[in-house]
Amino acid sequence: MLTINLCPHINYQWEKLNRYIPIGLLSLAAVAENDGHQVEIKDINYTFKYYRALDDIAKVADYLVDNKPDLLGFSTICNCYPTILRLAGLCKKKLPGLFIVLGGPQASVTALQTMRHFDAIDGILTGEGEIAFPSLLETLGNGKNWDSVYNLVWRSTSGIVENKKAPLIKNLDELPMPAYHLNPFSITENKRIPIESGRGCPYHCVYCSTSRYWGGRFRMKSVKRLLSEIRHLTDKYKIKRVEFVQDNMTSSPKFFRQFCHSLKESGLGIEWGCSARIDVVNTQLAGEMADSGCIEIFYGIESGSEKVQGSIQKQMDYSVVLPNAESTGKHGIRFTASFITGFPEENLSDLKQTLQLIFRLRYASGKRNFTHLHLLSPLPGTPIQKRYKELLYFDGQPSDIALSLPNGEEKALIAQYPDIFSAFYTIPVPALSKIFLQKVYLVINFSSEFPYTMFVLWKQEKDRLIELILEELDNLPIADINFYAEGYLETLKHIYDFLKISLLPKIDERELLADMMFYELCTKLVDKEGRLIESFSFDIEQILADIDREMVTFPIKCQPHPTAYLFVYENQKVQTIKLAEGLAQLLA
Ligand code: B12
Ligand code: SF4
Repeated sequence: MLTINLCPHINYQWEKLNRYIPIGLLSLAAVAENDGHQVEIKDINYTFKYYRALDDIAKVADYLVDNKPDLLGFSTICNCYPTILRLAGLCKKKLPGLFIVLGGPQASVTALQTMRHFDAIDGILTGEGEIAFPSLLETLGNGKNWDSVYNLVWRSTSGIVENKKAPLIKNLDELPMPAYHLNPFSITENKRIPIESGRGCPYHCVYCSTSRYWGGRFRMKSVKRLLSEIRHLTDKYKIKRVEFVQDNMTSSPKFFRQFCHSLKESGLGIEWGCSARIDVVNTQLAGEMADSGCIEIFYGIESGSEKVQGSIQKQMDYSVVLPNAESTGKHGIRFTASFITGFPEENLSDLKQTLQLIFRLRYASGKRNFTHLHLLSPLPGTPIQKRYKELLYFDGQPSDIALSLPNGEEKALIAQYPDIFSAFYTIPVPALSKIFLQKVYLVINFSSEFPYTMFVLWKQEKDRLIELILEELDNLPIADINFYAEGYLETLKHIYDFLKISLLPKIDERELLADMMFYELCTKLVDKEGRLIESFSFDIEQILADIDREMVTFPIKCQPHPTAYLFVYENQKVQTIKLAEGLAQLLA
């Protein structure tokens, strides 16, 4: 019996580090447990947060090897790879006999280079793990004939060796139930409990690493198996909400319909979310999804320009994007529409089309939906990274894929090994400067923190809003934006100032909009400050309620009505209380 520690990747969320349920490692843990090994999942997110603040990640390494394991396995994705490699080096120093293995999307595609340059790593198990991992454990336990371990990239006396690959698992129903019981914190602490519904995506978008990782083959668990996994979670943990983990769950609409139908019939009564292609989710499918409990969908749309869509091989039917977004909303399903800017062939006109689509989707079906704009990150092994390899540059300002700035030592690693850490690099866009794209990124994403103000602006100004934002960008006074290091609230205040000072003066009814935006800012500021009292020239809450009830016309006109509000942050929620006039003055 081996003692095995498995470490999920680090999950950065601006200033926070959030724990998540690492479904891939739980699947490996189940396989290893069935073979009689002792497995512990060592979630470093909280430990790391604490010690990083003290600039002492050696303590995180202490935690990872405190039970003197035989094997330490790290799951890897691009953004935490420099940190994981540093940690692995520290663990090896503390416990020299320890076998350290990496797996997951990042180590798999950079296995040869990583093995060449990082001695602390004993091996990398590439790709799907459930067949390869037991073969590694068997060898480690019985006598070290490394040649026989599936998928292993390892260091022999004569150089780096890449072993034979195990076949992909044809029938995913053969996988054991993920070892949820080994998750290091209560499953119900997370709002979204992941269930892996299948693997692979049949498309080949040039910026995407995942479809190649899973062999470009779309595989689903059977309906029966999926229902039994849901039942397992509802029975054991009494959960009411699951998240189907798979890039593109609707790739086989016929199968998917059958699944929705059976889920509804099962009476399990859960709410669920998934990722899908928007061109597949027509009004009929959206209706069936909603009927079976779907409340949230993530749509990767990437660009509003058909030219760019063509060049990135997204193969999306454009004509149905807006109608399908409308019907998703009408069926009561929230959605997030995600976009990328910074494709090398993109020009200003393409970017404007993307921004127009973002605003249209943000307010589709009369709602305020989530939209994200990301900066392109050339993930290692993707066609786009390979094609522009020679042009990539690293300026210490990685795309938002990183969500956290690497420290000095990590920056040096990134600069030294572009092939391994390409996700932190930038592909030049001849028609658009990086600083311009970063500013667009900031204004578009942070403006969604002012949902009512932007809604009114969009209704009033339509495409002129985009022209105004782009025209005024020079006035965004953050030439050397260091947005991850600055922190969320500081960046939000920059964007607030920009919108107020540069944009609103060009708009009708700017006094009302300035008030509305300040109100929305207060609801964010109070998160940190606990309590705020502010005065407004208009009764903002009344106006927001009228907007919600669709009782306003645009341009919106209202009579001034001086009002003060108390904003309080309590039980992780912001409460607002309208104050009587005299009391407001007294408290202020
Ligand atoms: C779900 C998911 C998330 C969730 C995770 C929540 C959760 N509860 O799981 C969330 C939303 C947090 C997330 C965030 C991000 N994600 Co993500 N995510 C995924 C997704 C869709 C599924 C991951 C998964 O569970 N797969 C299923 C399991 C079974 O597979 P697995 O974890 O890879 O594990 C298997 C093998 O890889 C292997 N294995 C894995 N680890 C190890 C370790 C060892 C030791 C061994 C031997 C084997 C092994 O064995 C497992 C079983 O076969 C993948 C795409 C995909 N389909 O894989 C992207 C993916 C992993 N994400 C990706 C990225 C880039 C991100 C973000 C950086 C995006 C961003 N900018 O926000 C963030 C990073 C997190 C952060 N904020 O810091 C990329 C990584 C690319 C790369 N080359 O590194 C992927 C591949 C998608 C893509 N765009 O190509 N993600
Ligand atoms: S459709 Fe999504 S998951 Fe599939 S290749 Fe394209 S980006 Fe990747």
